[in-house]
Amino acid sequence: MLPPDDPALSLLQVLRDDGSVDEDRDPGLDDATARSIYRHMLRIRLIDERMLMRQRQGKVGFYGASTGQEATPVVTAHCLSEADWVFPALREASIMLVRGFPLETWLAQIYGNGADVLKGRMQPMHMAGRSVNQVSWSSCLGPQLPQAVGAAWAMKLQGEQGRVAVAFTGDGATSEPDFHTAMNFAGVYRPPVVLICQNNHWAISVPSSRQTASATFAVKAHAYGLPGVRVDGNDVLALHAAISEACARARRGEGPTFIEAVTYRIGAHSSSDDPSLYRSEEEVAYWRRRDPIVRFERYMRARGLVTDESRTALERELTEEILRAIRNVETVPPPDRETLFDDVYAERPWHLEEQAAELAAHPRAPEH
Ligand SMILES: Cc1ncc(C[n+]2csc(CCOP(=O)(O)OP(=O)(O)O)c2C)c(N)n1
Ligand SMILES: [Mg+2]
Repeated sequence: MLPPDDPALSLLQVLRDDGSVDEDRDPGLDDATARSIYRHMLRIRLIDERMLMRQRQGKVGFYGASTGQEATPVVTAHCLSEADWVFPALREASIMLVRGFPLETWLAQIYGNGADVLKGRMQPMHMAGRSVNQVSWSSCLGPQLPQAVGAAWAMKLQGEQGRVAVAFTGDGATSEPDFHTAMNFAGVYRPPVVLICQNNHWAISVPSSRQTASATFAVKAHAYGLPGVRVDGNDVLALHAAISEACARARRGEGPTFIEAVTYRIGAHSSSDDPSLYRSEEEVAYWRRRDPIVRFERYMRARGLVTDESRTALERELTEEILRAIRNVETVPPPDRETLFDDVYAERPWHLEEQAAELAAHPRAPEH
């Protein structure tokens, strides 16, 4: 039996399976916020469906869906203000969209074409956007955590008040040295950072039981001297309560929080994975019944904020938006080859000037 009064060992839940709410813990979302969270969760789910199809059709090389895990990133985005910084892992790219990054530009990163602000240099699903203060995931597991702690520490040293850096990790990446470095620095220097672990039970084919012998991931925070909170990661209301409180603490100068969001990856790890090789259909079915969108929709219907008609209309509107954006983005040509030399040095040195001139003198390869 886990001690129920330790938030790192128990599980914060607000939304019951039938859509009713634990009144004592209800964060009291206003109608506009509730609608926006619902809309953005549905939007990223539909984007994921379409882009996985595009990957299968050979239009893009790689895709990593967040199906089943939409609640944590979307709710986090709703707890942030414009000046905050986000250091994601693979399944939090949707935060950029919630914070106003244009869908076509976001999609362009997956195609690596001329509309991609990263100029086609990163693997698909490694978006970044200066306009929304979101840093690219580096793909090797873990470095985003000390990067976020460092950014938050810089904010503190510069005397900035009220800004937060948020970073994400999977359960698997907690076994990386960078996780422990970040947690230790966060505990010692107490910068305004929120570290969120999406425990989706798997690190590709390795179950979370192989990552740790601790009772929970959240309890690890105790060892580093910061608060740990374990929350139902498929429960929008519980997530909002936990993440907004962690951000508020950081903004008040009360230091970092580590949050474990307990969730499940419904789909494959990525377009390069076949999960039927390592997990059972029963397990997936169990988590499908706890789908965060279905649970929140039940609550929204009980509040009168979603009806059959509004749901159908929203899905149609989002699908049209997504299909239009995909169509447009697929007409964009690759990045100019001259961009190869950009962003390497503040001032381009002579040898790169020479190479750029040599490239310019060469005829372009014919289009295929
Ligand atoms: C340092 C490092 N080791 C291994 C990998 C290969 N790899 C990519 S994703 C992944 C699993 C990550 O699992 P988790 O942290 O639980 O995140 P999830 O994908 O489940 O969201 C692995 C092992 C990597 N990218 N970097
Ligand atoms: Mg995982």
